[in-house]
Amino acid sequence: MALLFVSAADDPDQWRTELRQRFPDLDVRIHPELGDPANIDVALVWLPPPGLLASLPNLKAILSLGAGVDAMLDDPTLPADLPLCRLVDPSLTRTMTEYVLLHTLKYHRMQDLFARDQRHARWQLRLPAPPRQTTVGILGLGVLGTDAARALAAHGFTVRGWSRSPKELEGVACFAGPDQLDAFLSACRILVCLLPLTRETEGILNRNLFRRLPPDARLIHVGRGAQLVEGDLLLALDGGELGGATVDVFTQEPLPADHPFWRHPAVDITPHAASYSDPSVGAEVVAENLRRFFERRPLLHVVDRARGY
Ligand code: NDP
Ligand code: OXD
Repeated sequence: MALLFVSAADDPDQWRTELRQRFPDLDVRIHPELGDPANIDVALVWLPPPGLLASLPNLKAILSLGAGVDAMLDDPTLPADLPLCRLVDPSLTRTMTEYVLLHTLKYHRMQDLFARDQRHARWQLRLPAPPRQTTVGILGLGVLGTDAARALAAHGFTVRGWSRSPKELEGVACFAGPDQLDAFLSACRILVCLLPLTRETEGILNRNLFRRLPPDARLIHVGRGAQLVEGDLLLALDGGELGGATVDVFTQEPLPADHPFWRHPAVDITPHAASYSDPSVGAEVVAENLRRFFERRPLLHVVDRARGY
């Protein structure tokens, strides 16, 4: 029984230690050291090179080290008959909620405007209204969106969320489907994108959508780069439809040095760092799926490939 670990973004030794503590006999191989590919049963991966998983002749399950699996689904060689499980990890959720709260508070407390004032040595008192007067809207009410929505509501913000299927969430006004998108957007002074990348959500953050927000709204984009039409964001910021944007994910990562986002005064950038897994927590989640795999029980968080997430 061998597990292949593939990720340039995670510490392989830490993961191997965590996995071995739970499964002392597990043969954990770190890409690119495959050994004999024929005895690899499970792959634990983040952004595996296209074609790699298809080259493992006896692979039986794919466990993602990320919540979003769009890049893997984009690989036409991805074996169609294998279960693909995404990561649902409390440490990933906690860090994403921290990020959303951090940047929502930045906008609510007008820290973005103070930063601009400072650049011009401008002393200007700005006092925020109570948080209940700020409506924060979350696109995507899944594992991450729901946790962020609850934390924002607990902080006193007025919170709404939008999902594909209807939801009920205490303290959160829920909207669903394309028919309710306009109504959802109409009050969102701060819009957070926590959608998975699918055919339906590609390019969803475009100028037409920005125009349906209240004037001078702020965007916090943490879903996937291809959901944002980057040129439209610049037009919306320069045209005054949006007052600022915090962007963590991009169509091209790393973001090229000459990209206009780097130097735009109303854009704050983080390098796809909004949330991250603590291996001691993530390994427990992975271990539960490995136990299920060994015992031939149904795996958790299997991606619905037709739906795309
Ligand atoms: P989930 O699958 O739990 O939730 C996805 C949510 O999006 C669901 O509420 C779903 O609706 C909704 N949704 C999907 N498609 C549509 C649509 N067409 N219209 C309306 N709503 C839609 O995912 P997670 O919350 O775990 O993760 C969300 C995404 O966050 C990931 O896919 C990834 O891209 C991104 N991410 C980014 C990270 C970063 O560091 N920047 C880290 C981790 C994740 P329904 O509930 O009805 O199915
Ligand atoms: C994820 C990510 O999808 O880190 O987990 O982007």
